[in-house]
Amino acid sequence: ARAPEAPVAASWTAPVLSASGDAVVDLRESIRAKLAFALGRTPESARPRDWFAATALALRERIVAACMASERSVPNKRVYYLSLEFLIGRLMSDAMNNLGLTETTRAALRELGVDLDAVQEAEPDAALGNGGLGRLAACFMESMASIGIPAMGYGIRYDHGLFRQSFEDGWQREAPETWLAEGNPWEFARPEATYAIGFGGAVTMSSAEAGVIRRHWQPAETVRAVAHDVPVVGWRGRHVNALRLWKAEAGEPVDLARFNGGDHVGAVAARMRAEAISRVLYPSDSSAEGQELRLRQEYFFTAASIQDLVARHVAERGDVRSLPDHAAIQLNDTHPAIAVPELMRLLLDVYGLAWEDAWHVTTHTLHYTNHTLLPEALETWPVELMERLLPRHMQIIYLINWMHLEEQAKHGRQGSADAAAYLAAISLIDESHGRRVRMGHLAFHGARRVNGVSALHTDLMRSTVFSDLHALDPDKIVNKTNGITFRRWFHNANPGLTRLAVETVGAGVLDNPELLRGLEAQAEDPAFVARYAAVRRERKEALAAIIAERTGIDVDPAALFDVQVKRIHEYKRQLLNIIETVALYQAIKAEPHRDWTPRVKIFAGKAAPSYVQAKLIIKLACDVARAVNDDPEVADRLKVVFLPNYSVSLAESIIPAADLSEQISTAGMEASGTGNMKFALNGALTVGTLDGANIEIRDHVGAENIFIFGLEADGVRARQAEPDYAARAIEASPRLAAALDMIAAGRFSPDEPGRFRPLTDDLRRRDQYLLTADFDDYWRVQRAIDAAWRDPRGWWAKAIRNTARMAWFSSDRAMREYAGEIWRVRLG
Ligand code: GLG
Repeated sequence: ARAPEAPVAASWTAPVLSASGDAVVDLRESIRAKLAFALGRTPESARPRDWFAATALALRERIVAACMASERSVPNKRVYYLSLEFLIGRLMSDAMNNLGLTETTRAALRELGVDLDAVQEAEPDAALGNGGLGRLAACFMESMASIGIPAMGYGIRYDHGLFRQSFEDGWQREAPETWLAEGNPWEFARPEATYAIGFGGAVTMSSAEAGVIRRHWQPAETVRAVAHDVPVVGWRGRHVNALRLWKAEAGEPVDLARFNGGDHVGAVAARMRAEAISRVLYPSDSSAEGQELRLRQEYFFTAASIQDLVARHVAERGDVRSLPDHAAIQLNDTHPAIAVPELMRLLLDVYGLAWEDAWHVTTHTLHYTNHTLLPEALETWPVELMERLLPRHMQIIYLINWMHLEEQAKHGRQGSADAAAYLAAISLIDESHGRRVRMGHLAFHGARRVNGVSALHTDLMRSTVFSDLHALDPDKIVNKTNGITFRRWFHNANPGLTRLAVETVGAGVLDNPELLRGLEAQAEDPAFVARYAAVRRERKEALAAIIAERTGIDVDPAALFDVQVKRIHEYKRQLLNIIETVALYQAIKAEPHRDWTPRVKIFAGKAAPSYVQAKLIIKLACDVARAVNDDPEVADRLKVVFLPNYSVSLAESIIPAADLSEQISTAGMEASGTGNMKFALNGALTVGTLDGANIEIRDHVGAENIFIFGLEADGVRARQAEPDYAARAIEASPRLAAALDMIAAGRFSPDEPGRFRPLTDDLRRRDQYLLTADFDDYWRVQRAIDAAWRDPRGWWAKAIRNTARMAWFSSDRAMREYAGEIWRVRLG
């Protein structure tokens, strides 16, 4: 079961650039000058981190030139992308490759006696996001710059991004992440773009002009939002957009009177409270966060962004009423949904528009993307908290709701008990358990278009969570299937494969991924297959080295690399994968001399710190790993690895090295997934359920090139309605029962035999995510995968067809669709 071998591919050199002598000298001198004059370092004393900063500053200078060209002309319409998360990762390879300067930089650094790879390793990840939602925002920013959509991203400049994960005896430990500890060479502080953001206080009625009463909000507290811009350079440097991140600062840095009175700590208490807003990213993924600080973060960045973009519009066009013609605002999930009452407040209270006009402007400018239908992730805020923190916004929400409900009542839906239930369902206020504002309903109602992120997810939006609102306005919900930027996830992450593609179908593939189709003709050509396999082998060897270094486990690069990397969540079903691993372990032990397909199971991902069950799943994976890896009878047939501290840059190392991509969520629960696209593009075969974008991936790569198993979304719902479905499924599957018994009996946790009972008991009693229902089919498909791997020609043909057919999943395609059908904006 060995992959065919061929010479290892050297790394890909971007053909757009020839490192011309002059350019190398220019850049070399520019890096040298930055090191001396911006950092105050000599080449002898410089650490890799200093070389990184000097190189980034030199590259930034070259971005700024392009940036100023983009800024000179006022575009007819701009897109504003509001997101509480931007999971950017490192920026250096993006910047170098998009400017066509990778080889120039490499040569310039070489002349200074420095290795580019070491410099790149010194860049910290900007981890301002949790997972797919935040990474999508980063891909969209890159694609908008690449295809020339005039856009600005708005978010928070967190001092500490997503926590650093380590393992202590298999238990997850969290430590603060410190990406800004030595500054951020990519950003420009823009203190001139500072806004006062209010909280609390009261609403007064000011003078009635021409019979119209103007409301005035007098906040009790204000925090300053200070802009920091990170330039986002597009492919071939043609266009540069900005990502504007807000930092929270206090109005007064210190209370001098208190300080002089001896209270040195109390004197900065107000400052600490203000700055807390941009201190840390909430590590919550797919769960609503109920902290007051979280609501403060949401309002802080939304209000600063709305004020900023309205001010820009008025400066350019003079009249706030034409905002919808020149601005399209996209709300990334409900986190910025407070934009609806905030824009209304500005238009009513500051610009003096009449309600109808303000509502027209608002509902023709805002658009909302939904990313999940999981009930625990749908944001709601207690009315009491909103009234205290944002009293004027709460008034406006009440008014919007009143008009919305009146409108429906007018349409004859009054009187009956049915009608009351209907109004309760469409109301912006949920009264079922305390009074809470439904942020999804608010965003839906205030938006011109609402989109889901895969075909299935959009259908489910229409038929479940938003069904009543959808019936009122059937054109409002549209589908925009997610995408990924090929620059990062193909060109930069997999230079060997990109070079092979360029050599096979031409350099045009770098601009037009549809040309990847041309690889199909080579899917069974032995010479091409050998080169494709060699690229994979090189990436697997590199990953094996990372695994050895970080976990001490030796894995054989010839084995099938079976990968599940993503946030740890019950609906994503890492536990299904681990139980299958236990069952495989038992099978190998029972028949050690059979011809097993050697596998390495690779896991990585973080659990939300308060998510007890998810952390226990990590511990189980680690405990199973230890037992399996230490068992001499198993040897190289099965290895299990949990890589700590999953991140964007680690993903860039893992994905090109994967043979198999695990996308095994319970059908109907993963809105789209985007990791699934990255793996398939790089030629890993998917084992997956018919969930999210897996369905569309199957449609593109062909059903014979993907391994599908398990219940479909309607089957899931039907099964959940059956009594005792889990107990009956376990009874019907001796293999599943044996694996569960082994875990429950403490075989993997001899020091604490009952440790995993919470997991096994939950499966037996409830099994909300239908692991028991899908287990046997999952086992079956995994054995089919074993057999497929033993036929290398067949395997590589499938892999190559995956790469060849994934072009549609480019985020450039997604951004063109948004531009045409949602934003109605012209490409620059
Ligand atoms: C979500 C979903 C993913 C989706 C991503 C981007 O869970 O399925 O791919 O957003 O739309 N909360 C998320 O990460």
